[in-house]
Amino acid sequence: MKKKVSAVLLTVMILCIALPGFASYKSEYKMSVVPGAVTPWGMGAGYFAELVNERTEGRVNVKVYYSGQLFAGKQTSEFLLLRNGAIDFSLASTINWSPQVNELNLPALPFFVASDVDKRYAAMDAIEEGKSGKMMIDAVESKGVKFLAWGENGFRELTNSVRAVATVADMKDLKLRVVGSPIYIDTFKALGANPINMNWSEATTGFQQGLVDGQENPLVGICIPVKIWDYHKYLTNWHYVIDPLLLAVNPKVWSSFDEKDQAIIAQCAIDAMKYEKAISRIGLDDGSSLAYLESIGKAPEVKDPILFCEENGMTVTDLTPESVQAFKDATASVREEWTKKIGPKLVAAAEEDMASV
Ligand code: X2X
Repeated sequence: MKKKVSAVLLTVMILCIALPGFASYKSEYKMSVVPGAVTPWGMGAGYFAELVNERTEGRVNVKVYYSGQLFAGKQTSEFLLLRNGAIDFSLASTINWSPQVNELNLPALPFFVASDVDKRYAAMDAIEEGKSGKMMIDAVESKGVKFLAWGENGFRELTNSVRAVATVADMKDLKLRVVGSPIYIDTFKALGANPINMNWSEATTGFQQGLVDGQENPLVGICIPVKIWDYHKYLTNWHYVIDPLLLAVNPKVWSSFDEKDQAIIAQCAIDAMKYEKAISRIGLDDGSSLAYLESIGKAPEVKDPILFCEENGMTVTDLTPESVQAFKDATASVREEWTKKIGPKLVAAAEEDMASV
């Protein structure tokens, strides 16, 4: 009997040595996302989990917790929970992490990334692939979180129930729900509106109850999935900021994976985020996202998001170049003040990256 027990023990010990990571892998890795499963953001996280589970043959089992479940809806605590290991993986917005990582306010500088409207997606890609993207990644990693890949929630557009917004004057006194990130308060105050902090987990109820007149979120990323036309009739396509997503992992969790699994997971992150970005951009870019999704047989039903919003009764307003200029002028002080906080070197690097497109 004793002999049998020692034989079993020996086999287990040999297995632990022979299969790297075997002993230290958890049975489940928790992944957080702020919105629900049917948003491109949620779908991107779901696809990442599916790829990891499949390609590691079940060694790494990622489970996605949607709708902010892992942080009880308090989206600006996500970074801290990922850093201290209460969350293992996250597909997160730069906005929600910006209170802890100042550099992540860069894409939220008003009328900055889309300063050339036609090149706005290329400008974002150039930032992510360029020096400024690397500086943001370094900032995240120096604060204790391992970066894997960029995803995208999208350019944030304005919706409201009061009036069509075509000029800065139309913003006056509009009560708008924003995320609890100070740059948003500053931007909307500079435009004469009345910004109200609210977690996304409470926002839909806030819209239903008319606690606010409007909000700002990406069209494909959030507005269409939540059927924003049920609350707001007016949509303004102003592309005033963009919301990139970071796919990231707790560094201790990362180093517990063996090299082979790290390589597999890193590739899953890239593949899943390519898909996620394409669904977020469908019908809004130069057509390459739709072409890519068709090529992999994953094109969604709604291919023209703006038309879809119109069909659902929304009045869509595009800004004239003069009006864009007036919005830029009205928010110049916000860009100036926040450039100091974000770091003038990072902002200059982003300008340089964008100039290359
Ligand atoms: O809260 C929002 O507006 C959302 C869902 O876009 C983010 O998490 C940044």
